[in-house]
Amino acid sequence: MPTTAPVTPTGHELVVVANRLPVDSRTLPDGATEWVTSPGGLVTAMESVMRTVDSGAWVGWAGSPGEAPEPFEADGMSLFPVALSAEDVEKYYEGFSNATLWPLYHDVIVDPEFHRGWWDSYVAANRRFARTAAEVAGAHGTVWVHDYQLQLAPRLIREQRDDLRIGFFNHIPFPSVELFSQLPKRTQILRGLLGADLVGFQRESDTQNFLTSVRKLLGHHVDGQTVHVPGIGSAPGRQVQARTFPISIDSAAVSELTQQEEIIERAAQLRRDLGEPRRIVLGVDRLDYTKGIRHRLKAWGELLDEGIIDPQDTVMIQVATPSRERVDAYRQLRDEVELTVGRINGDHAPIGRPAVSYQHRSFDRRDMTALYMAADVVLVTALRDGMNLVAKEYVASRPDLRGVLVLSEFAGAADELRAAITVNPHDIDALKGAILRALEMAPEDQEEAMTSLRHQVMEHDVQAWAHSFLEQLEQTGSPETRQPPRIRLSGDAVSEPAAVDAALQALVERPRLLIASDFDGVLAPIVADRDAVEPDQRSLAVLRELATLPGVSVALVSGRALADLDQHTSMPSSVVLVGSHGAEVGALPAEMHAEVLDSAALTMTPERRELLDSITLALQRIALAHPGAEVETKPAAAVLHTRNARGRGGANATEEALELAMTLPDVTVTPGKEVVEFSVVHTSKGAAMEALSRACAADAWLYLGDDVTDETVFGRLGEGDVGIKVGGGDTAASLRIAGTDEVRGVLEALLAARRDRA
Ligand code: ADQ
Repeated sequence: MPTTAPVTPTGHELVVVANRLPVDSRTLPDGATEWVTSPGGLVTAMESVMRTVDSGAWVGWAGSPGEAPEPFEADGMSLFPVALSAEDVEKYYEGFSNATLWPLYHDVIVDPEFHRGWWDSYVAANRRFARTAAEVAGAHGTVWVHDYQLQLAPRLIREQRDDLRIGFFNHIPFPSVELFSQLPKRTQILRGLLGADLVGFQRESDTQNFLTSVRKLLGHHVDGQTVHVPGIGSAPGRQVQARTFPISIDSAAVSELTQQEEIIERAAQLRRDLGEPRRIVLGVDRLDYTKGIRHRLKAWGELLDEGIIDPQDTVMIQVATPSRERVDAYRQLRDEVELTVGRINGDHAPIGRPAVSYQHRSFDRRDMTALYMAADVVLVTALRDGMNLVAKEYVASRPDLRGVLVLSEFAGAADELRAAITVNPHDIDALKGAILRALEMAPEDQEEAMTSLRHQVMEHDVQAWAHSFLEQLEQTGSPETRQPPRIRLSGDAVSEPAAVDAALQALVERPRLLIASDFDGVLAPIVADRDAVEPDQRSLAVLRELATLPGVSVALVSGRALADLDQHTSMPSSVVLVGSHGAEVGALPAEMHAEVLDSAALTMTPERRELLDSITLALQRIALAHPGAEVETKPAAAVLHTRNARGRGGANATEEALELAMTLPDVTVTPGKEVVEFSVVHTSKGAAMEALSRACAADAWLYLGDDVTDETVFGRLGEGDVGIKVGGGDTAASLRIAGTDEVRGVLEALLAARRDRA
């Protein structure tokens, strides 16, 4: 893809793209704006990696609707604000991101809402972030996109800047394919993500869910953690890695805060303020329905109702940070939580002291640490959570090895924090049991569990997380190697016969050989009426003969539909027929291993069928407008033939078809000689040859082809393979012969030489 964005020599080596910039604006008394760094984990992680590069940038929204402020510098980083209008905030952010994706990705704890207008805004906003990223990244730089609000950005960035290494990290869970399938625009989202070279997730189950969705909904071949994304048109195919990188916190910084006298004093003061209760139980969450706050309060309320917990000696603090207050489900949640807290306090609080101390506001890092230090038990009861940093912060805040963590098995942190008391928060009885066990845990047991938890959290901090993601990304995308196919021969001049002979002689010495050829233009002269094609009978006979020799496999690889190819060549079952540019593969002879052919990539799903029908209709409309142009339908493709179109009609029809192709991102478009093919399964003659060569364990192969579509084969020539271009034009083949008569000569020479060897 072309590099359209200007690449300035001062472009940035590492660009982070996230919905929010790592700063908040503050209005000073004189009306001026000041920017204050917001102390999130991501910011800390990025600070550490930004130090390792010459120039780092962050692209994101500054937090207020309307015009974006001018780019500015903060903490050694260049910040590039992206504008979001009030309507974008409503539709892209609160709508599609937080009322569609967020609930869907968190196992539909509340019903996701779908609105088409929200999607349009999501696309437009993603474009804006992508454009800015593409503008500010330096040549061959690295772009790291964060989170569910920007899932289209990787692809949109790649469309503008194919030289970049692009990574994506999803901070929230990735749902099972059954749930993900509910999402209108699901394939667009997957294709957006696959614009990255590396897609990272919190838990291994998220990674697996993503890979399953890619396989089932896009039909791409998935090999372990590698997705093979087929090329579109002349663009080469790509490989995308999906990996697990559990995020963490700046563990040392948190732990260090606990040593400060002032914070130790704050923790002690907190206890005094609560009336010196024997035990403090703490919950810290954004006020979000995924966090299981209602379940926690229900369990707590029942323990008080049943008299199992005495509010005189045990207090609960619930910190509930205001969040997304304009989204309906969040307003409702706030009402419910506050009603429940009010009831519990009304029923149980001693005069002058709460049973549940409810804090609906933000605290600074130091207060937060004091809270963790004061808490005997922390309850993390998320119904679904990507990771949950509160769990890790609590552990980092307890170098005294005291305190107990109750942790939902549905939080990503449960995969690592094995020594916590794990719980299914939907099971209220189990939750009550877990809380009681935590409150009663003996100090030596607390110490043992906390030692193990700290080992995990202190070793695996957020800096290590960021570095390991970027290291993996470094190894994954390799923009330098993404060269267009090499042109070995130009013009019309044919190769010296001696050079052709020498290549054939070397080839026949190989024990296992694959001999394959295109059909039209190679084994049969091109004719105006495709049905009236007259293949060279001698060439076909020689191929049949070759297929009987030991160690030789023979294949015909054509753009024609399989049935059509079969009808015109009448080959025996020992010759493999591949039709529709690789999308249709005939029966394989016994010596070939059928399982190496990737059938998932070729399967027609209902979605693909629907897509094919709409493409066929669109092409038929184009053909109608240009007399002589025709549309052929194949099992997985529609083809526009313009050979018989009158005057400029052919060129115009082709142009219109290629314009149509631009609007169809999930289609392999193959322009050939006066023909454009739209395939809804992703393959090419080259991919088919590679699979055939593996299936027959060939030591080397020969391929004869005349068309641009044969270049996908020539582009894959390995050492010892021979590619022969029939006719003129630029080619990646290493030899050229004139036409079908010469093809007959080559095949005859090959047969004689291989027979001699036998
Ligand atoms: P969140 O859903 O925001 O993050 P979480 O991981 O718990 O959830 O992080 C919350 C952070 O906010 C913690 O650092 C916590 O200390 C802080 N915080 C909470 N209440 C606060 C308050 N009142 N005042 C100040 N700070 C407060 C998303 C995903 C998570 C994932 C993170 C990181 O939903 O699953 O762990 O991103 O990837």
